[in-house]
Amino acid sequence: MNDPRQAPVGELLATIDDPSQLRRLERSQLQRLATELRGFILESVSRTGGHLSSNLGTVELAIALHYVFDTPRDRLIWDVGHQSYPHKVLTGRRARMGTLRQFGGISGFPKRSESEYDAFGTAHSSTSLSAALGMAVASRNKGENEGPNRRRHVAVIGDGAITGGMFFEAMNNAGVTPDIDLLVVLNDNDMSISPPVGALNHYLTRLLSGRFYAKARDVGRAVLSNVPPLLALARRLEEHAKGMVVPGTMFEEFGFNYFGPIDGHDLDAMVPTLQNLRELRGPLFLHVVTRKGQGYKLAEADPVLYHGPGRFDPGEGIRKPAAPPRPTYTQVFSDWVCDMAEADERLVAITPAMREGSGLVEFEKRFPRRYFDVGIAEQHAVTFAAGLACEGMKPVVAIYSTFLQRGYDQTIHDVALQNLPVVFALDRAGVVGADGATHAGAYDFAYLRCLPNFVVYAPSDENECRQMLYSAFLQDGPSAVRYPRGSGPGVTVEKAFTEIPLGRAELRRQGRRIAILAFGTMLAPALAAGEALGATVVNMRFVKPIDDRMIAELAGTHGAFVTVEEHVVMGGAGSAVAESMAAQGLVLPLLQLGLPDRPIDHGDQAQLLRDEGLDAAGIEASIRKRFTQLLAEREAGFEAEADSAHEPESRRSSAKVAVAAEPAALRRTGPAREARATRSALGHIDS
Ligand SMILES: Cc1ncc(C[n+]2csc(CCOP(=O)(O)OP(=O)(O)O)c2C)c(N)n1
Repeated sequence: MNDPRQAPVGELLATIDDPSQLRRLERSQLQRLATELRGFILESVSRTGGHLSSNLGTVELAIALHYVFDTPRDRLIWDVGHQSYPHKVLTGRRARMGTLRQFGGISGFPKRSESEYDAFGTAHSSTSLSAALGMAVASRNKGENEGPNRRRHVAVIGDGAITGGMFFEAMNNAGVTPDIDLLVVLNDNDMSISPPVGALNHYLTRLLSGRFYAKARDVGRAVLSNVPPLLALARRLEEHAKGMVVPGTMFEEFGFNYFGPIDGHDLDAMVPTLQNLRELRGPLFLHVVTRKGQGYKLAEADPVLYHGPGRFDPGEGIRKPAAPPRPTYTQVFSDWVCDMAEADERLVAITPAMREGSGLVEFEKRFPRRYFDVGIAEQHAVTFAAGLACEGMKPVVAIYSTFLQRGYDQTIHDVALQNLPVVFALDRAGVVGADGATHAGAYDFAYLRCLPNFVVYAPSDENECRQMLYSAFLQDGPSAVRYPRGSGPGVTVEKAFTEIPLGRAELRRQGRRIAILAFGTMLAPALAAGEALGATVVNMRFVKPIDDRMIAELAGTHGAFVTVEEHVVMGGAGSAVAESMAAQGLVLPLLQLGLPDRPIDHGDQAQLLRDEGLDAAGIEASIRKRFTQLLAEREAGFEAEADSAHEPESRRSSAKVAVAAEPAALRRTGPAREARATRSALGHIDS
């Protein structure tokens, strides 16, 4: 059987189903293995989509680490984990690489439940050292750090990921923790997703600069590859290695023994170096220099474009996609933030290392002095915004819903409690597709709506997104606009700004008996379900403040409520409706539809939503199941009544409402879903 997703495998690579087989190879065979593995990764990722540049850069590193360390007994942790494909291939998952990031297939990140070689699940940046330190201390306390079989712990972290505060917190702790076996491998490719930022990056560049690095590499070879008796070596190695670089590197000040920099694509330097380091104790730091995209000219030349491509032909390279049929929500944000900045010079935009993904490329070009990429530092991004707001600026924090989780205390303590006007543009809200559970924006309604002073907007289409961003910007306190990955239903985006009245929902379809209260992306499928059921459908627009008045009015004219959201049910928008009902003494059956209380794994966005019953058919089925009786009464007796009879006069208004309930408007649901599905299957990834 010829599976087109299965890439051809080289002869030597075909013999490696387990690192123990790798460890039986001669050192001289490793270079050939690296060539085959690199070719396989390129072919395989070009068929599935996935992170490419970073993985081409870690081929030799993965081989050397598994060759030298006794994995899985020795613990190996890949920070972020987007660069762990070579590790996956070498640890028994070669045959499953054709299923990468697809429903039911293997994850794009290390996952404990997937393999015993994935010592720690990663995906959010900068966690590796904390986890490795925890493991090292556990090994020490269990007495596993003595004797020839002592357990080693290795964290591999990129020069982008070390800008995250957690890494420094862990260094600070590890440097003074006695009797641990801990090796940090800094994989320095002088790139984050986009070019790296910050003083730390300048520091690393200085460490590597010019002649010095070339010389260090030669010295490193001489010192590190001839292996004299170990004890003597340990001392010499330390002295020489320290002498190789500017004395007293920052990492040494933290209590680590710093070695390097060495060429991370040179197995003849890497293997003996790691073998020597394996015999040393204490917190060790090895600085390895790699190139993002190594071995594939196109990716070397443009590592940003090849960071996370969709499927492509490796012979041709990535073709510029034809203009997408509809703008993505990210594009809507991108246009808005430029237009708004044009109109109000107080606007400043902040991204924690996600310039491309968050749609700030154009903004940086046009407003360089008002653009801030702060590195992978979400906590700092939020408090930095708070500081700017204190002095009269209007900060917009462009951040993925999942990454704001990292800045939660800052969102409460620095922004919400001080009632500062910071706009959070929350991208990738809801189910995100191939990146899976770690990247799902499934919790933001819950974690934001409980905060004082916050306004939380949930746009249901592109135009509403733009107008909500504008309305949020007008607020004199904190606000968040949360929008999904991919494109919307294809509504025309009006250039003119229109303020959306605070806390006012919008009746979109007048029906009877059952009122479906839809939040954000769920409006389109809710309208289709409402059409099939003859139900009322409301675009709630706000999760906070929730429209109590609308809820009370509908409760007076309907027999049951259904809430629908692309968010976990627990604590989400439906809970806000339940609280409003309780506060107003309204007693009505309430069905809350949304994401379940378990992680949603990777897969196609539309399919995942379908599986959770969050497409039109699923919503309709859930309502039929729960309110069988109510619907039967309707069908038995009230068929002839005009649906609009119960429409409250105060809410029956604009042509927009009438138009939105038209079948033509409903038909937009189909293509919109398809667009998101297609993007998820074929498009670039963005984490
Ligand atoms: C907390 C957090 N913020 C943002 C991201 C998105 N992200 C994924 S990879 C990456 C860049 C990592 O750079 P680096 O560690 O240098 O690895 P490289 O891609 O260069 O190999 C970013 C910002 C993330 N995974 N986690």
